[in-house]
Amino acid sequence: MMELPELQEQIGQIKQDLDQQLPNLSAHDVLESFRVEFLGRKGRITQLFKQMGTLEPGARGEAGRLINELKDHATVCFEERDKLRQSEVRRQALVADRLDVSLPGSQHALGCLHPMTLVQREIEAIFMKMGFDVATGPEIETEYYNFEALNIPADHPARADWDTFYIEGDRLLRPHTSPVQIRVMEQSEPPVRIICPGRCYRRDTQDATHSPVFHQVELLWIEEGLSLAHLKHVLELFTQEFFGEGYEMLFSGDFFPFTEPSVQVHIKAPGATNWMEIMGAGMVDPAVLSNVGYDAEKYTGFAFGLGIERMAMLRYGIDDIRAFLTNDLRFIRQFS
Ligand code: FA5
Repeated sequence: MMELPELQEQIGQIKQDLDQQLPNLSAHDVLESFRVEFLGRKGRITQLFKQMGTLEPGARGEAGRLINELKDHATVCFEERDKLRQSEVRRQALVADRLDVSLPGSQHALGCLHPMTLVQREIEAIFMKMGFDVATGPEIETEYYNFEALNIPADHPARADWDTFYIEGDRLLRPHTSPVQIRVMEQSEPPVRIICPGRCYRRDTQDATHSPVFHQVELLWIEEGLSLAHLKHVLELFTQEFFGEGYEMLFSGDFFPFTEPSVQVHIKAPGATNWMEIMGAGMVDPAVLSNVGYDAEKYTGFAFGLGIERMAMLRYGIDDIRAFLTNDLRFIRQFS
C-alpha cells in the first residue's frame, strides 16, 4: 500500500521537473518530447493515475484531485508554448516572404494610340455630340454597294474616278466609305443620321497626300426639308470644333454620280498658302434614295466623305501622309 504523502512527493517532483523545462520549450521537437514525457499515454502523469489503485480508498479522492491539478497545469503549459511556437513559425514565414518595396520595380513599356485612331475618335465624338450614330460596313465590298446602288452603272466613266482594287467576281476592296450609306438606308427608315468611319483602298500612286490605304469618315443625313445650307452649317460647326480658330473653308463645284449638286471642300491652315482637299460632299441624288426604296419626293439629305489622314495633316502640320505608315515611334508618340 502506498501512502498519500509518498504520492504527493512524486507529484511535487514531477511539477518541479516540468517547471524546469518550461524556459526551453520553443522548438517543435523539444515541445513534443515534453508532451510525451508528461502527458503521453505512458507519460509520468498517466503513470500517477495508475498508482492511485495502490492507495487506500479514503485517500484516492484527494490523490485524484492533485494529479488532475498537475495534469491541467502541464496541459496549459504545453498549449501556451505550442501556440507561441506556431505564431513564431508564421512570423518567420512572413519575414522570409518579405517584399522590399524600396527595390526598383520592373518597368513595363507603355504603349500609346496611333494618331489616326486619336483623330478618328475625336471626329466621331464631335458628330456623336451633334446627334449622329456611328455605323460600319465591310472593307471587302460588292460592285452593287460600291457602285450600282450609288448610281454608277457598270459602263459609267465615273467608275474610273475610284482606282479600285478588284479581287474576284464582283468583289473589290472598297475605295470609299459611301457603300455603308446604302447598307444603312436599306436597313432603316428616315430620318437617318449616321457617320461611317473606316479604311479604304485605292490604286493611287503614293505621294505626300495619297496613300493606297487610307481612312475616310462618311456622313449621311436624310430627313424632310434638308438643303445645302444645312450641309454647310454642319461642316462649319465641325471644322470650327475640330480645328479651332483661324482655319478657312472653301467650296468648289464637283461631280459625284450619287450627289447633286456636288462639291469639294478644301481647308487652309492659318498662315498656309495652299488649300488642301479634304472631302467630297453634296445633296444625295434622288436616284440613290429611290434605289433604297425611299420616297425621293418627300425626303432630301446630304452626305460627305472626308479623308482622316488629311484632317490630321492639317491639324498637326504634317506635310507627308507616309509618316502615318512608317511606324516611327518618335513620330507616333508625339500625339498621345
Ligand atoms: C469620295 O470618295 C466620295 N465617296 C466622297 C463623297 C461622299 C462625296 C458622299 C459625296 C457624298 P473622293 O474621291 O474625293 O470622294 O475622296 C474623298 C476624300 O478622301 C478626299 O478628299 C481625300 O481627303 C481622301 N482621299 C481620297 N483618296 C485618298 C488617298 N489615296 N490617300 C489619302 N486620302 C485620300
